[in-house]
Parts: sequence; C-alpha cells; structure tokens
Amino acid sequence: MTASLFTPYKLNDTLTLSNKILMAPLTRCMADDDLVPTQMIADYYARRAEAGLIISEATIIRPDGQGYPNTPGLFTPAQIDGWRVVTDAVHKNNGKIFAQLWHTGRVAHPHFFGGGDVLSSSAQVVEGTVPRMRELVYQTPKAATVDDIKQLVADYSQAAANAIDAGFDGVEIHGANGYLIDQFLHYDNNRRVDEYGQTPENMSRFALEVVDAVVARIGADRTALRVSPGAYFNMAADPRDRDVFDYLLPELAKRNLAFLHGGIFDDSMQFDYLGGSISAYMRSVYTGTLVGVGSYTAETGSTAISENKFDLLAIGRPFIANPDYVAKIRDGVELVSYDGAMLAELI
Ligand code: FNR
Ligand code: 8K6
Repeated sequence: MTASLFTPYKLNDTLTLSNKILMAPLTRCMADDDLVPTQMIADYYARRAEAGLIISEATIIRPDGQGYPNTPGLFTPAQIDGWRVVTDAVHKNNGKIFAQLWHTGRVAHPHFFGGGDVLSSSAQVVEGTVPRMRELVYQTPKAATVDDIKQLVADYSQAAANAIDAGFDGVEIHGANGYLIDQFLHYDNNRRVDEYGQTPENMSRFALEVVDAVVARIGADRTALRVSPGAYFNMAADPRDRDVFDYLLPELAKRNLAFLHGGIFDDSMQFDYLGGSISAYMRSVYTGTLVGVGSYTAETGSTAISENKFDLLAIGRPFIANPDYVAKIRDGVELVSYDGAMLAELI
C-alpha cells in the first residue's frame, strides 16, 4: 500500500528525489553556543539520508532571528563550515538536504543576541514566554521600516547563497508557523498602512520579495517555501487571511519553485475560512508540486498522494523516533512511537 511512496519524483531539471518521503524540518536546539552544527548533528542527519529529501531544522539567517536556544545559523564562516560537514555526510549516504531558512520575527528574544530590537511587520506583541526558558517574556516588536525590510530581504538572499556554499541541495524558506514572513501574511499581526499592509498584494509583498531575491541568487529549481494559510501557532486566525493566500499562491506558482510545503501539525484540522484542510485549500489554488504534512502515517500519506491531494509526503515526529523510518516502511517493520522525551537527545 505504501509502494507508491518509493517511486522517484522529478522536482525539475536540477533535482530528482529517489522517493516521495521527505523528512520535515525539526528544530532540535542542539547546535553549539556559536550556533554551529556539531558532528553529532551530522551523524543524526546522515542516519536519515534515505529520505527522498531532508529539510533541515530551521536555521536562522541572522542573529536577531533567534527565538530558541542553540538553534543553528547560516551567517558566519564557522556555521557554513559546520553545515558542510552535515551535507557531506548526507551526500556520502546518497541523500539530499535542503536548509530551512528562518527568522522568527516577533518570536525572537534579545536574550539570544545581546539585546536590541525585535522586528516584525507591526508592533504587535505575541503573548507568552520562550519555551523551555519561561523567565523570558516576549517583548513588543518594532515595526520594520522599509529599510529594515530591504536588509532582511538581502539577508535571506545571502543565507541562501551561504547554504549553497555549505553544500545544501537547495533551501526551503520558512514562511510558516507564525514566524517573520508569516507575520506579514496574517491580519492578526500585520497592521501596516504602507505598501506592505492592508491589501492581499501588499501583505504578500515581503514574502514575494524574499522568494524573488533567493531565486535570483540560487535559482528557482533550488528554492522552496513553507506557508501556513491557516493560522494555528503564535498567531490568531482572521477570515480575511484567505484573500492574502488566494493572491499569494498563484503568484508563487508563476515562480516555478521546487515545491510548496504546508506548515501544520495535523492536516485533519479544518479551517472554516479555507473551506477545509490546509492541503485541500493549497491544492485548490496552487498548481505546482505540493508537499503534505501533519500527523500522517506512511499509509494515510500514501493514500492521500494516490488521491492526488498532494505530491510528496513530509514526516516529522516519526522521523525523530525512527532514524531508519524509510527502511522500516519499505520493509514493513514496526515503528517506534514518538515521545516528547526523545527531544532530549539526537538518536
Ligand atoms: C517542528 N516543526 C517545525 N516546522 C518547521 O517549519 N521548522 C522547524 O524547525 C520545526 N521544528 C519542529 C520541532 C519539533 C520538535 C516538532 C514536533 C515540529 C513542525 C514539523 O515540521 C511538522 O510540520 C509537524 O511535526 C507535523 O508533522 P508530523 O510530526 O505529524 O509528521
Ligand atoms: C526550545 C524549544 C524548541 C522549539 C521548537 C520549535 C518548533 C515548534 C514546536 C512547538 C510545537 C507547537 C505546537 C503547535 C500546536 C498546534 C495545535 C494544533
């Protein structure tokens, strides 16, 4: 029943995946104190190289993008060198790996970068405290100026170039889950009255500028994007958000990206204003390669692909519990169940 997952998938002329199972991006907070990936991280990804494509844990593009302890970066020479060890290890095992490029926006905390402003689309604070560091209360962000936005776009583009330099096969821009790019795409957070706010075109502008800058730097074949049309994490939903994604997704389709990936924990979640699940909504407005994710098993994901609900399946938590997830599915071996306690170490 899962055999269809094991046929190759051609993303474009540059990249063909050996199977349709992607390892979803999974933050592990295990980089060293200079935000450099360690040898243990290289070994962790190398063990998972049988995935058709690994998407790395979210990796910050610059210091003020950091919102959690020990998340890796891609902005210093040491970080680039550290990632090169990872990509070499994955390639040695015949795998492919994209870097997920991340700026947390208002979910950043100055504790991690020596103080200063937290940037977002608008000065709308996210209520709460940093996970695992509950003493750190989120601070009210500064609304990015147009100059700040230009610099951010340039920094995404540089991080993408750094990713290629580090040996990644491409990048997935993290536009999902309530982080910086998503903070422009939802009315809850975006209260701007300039050319980056108020209308679907304006609210999509930052996302498209980042995508276009990255495409110009490394090529559309190597560029992917993750988005959350349904707000569910660090963001409140607003029915008007649909208009933004109705505009954005067809615009993205024109760019011939490697793929578009939904950001969600459980794809059975229904969003009234999207008329159903994230994947069903995305399929209805986006014509390119779509990656489905969110509480799927190999069986349910394979069925969804055969029903043409999406093209590729990303697997998250089961990959934390089973380094050999792909082999186990192929050979029909029982999986180890995921447990949150497994986040304490890299198996
Ligand atoms: C995540 N997820 C996530 N998403 C993302 O875009 N970047 C990231 O760095 C992370 N980090 C992360 C860490 C941990 C511990 C979890 C559990 C999840 C979300 C993840 O990619 C995926 O969308 C969800 O886990 C749903 O898929 P599964 O786990 O149900 O297959
Ligand atoms: C130091 C903490 C590690 C941070 C991991 C960040 C990645 C996000 C994982 C958090 C889980 C979010 C839960 C979302 C609930 C959705 C319910 C439908």
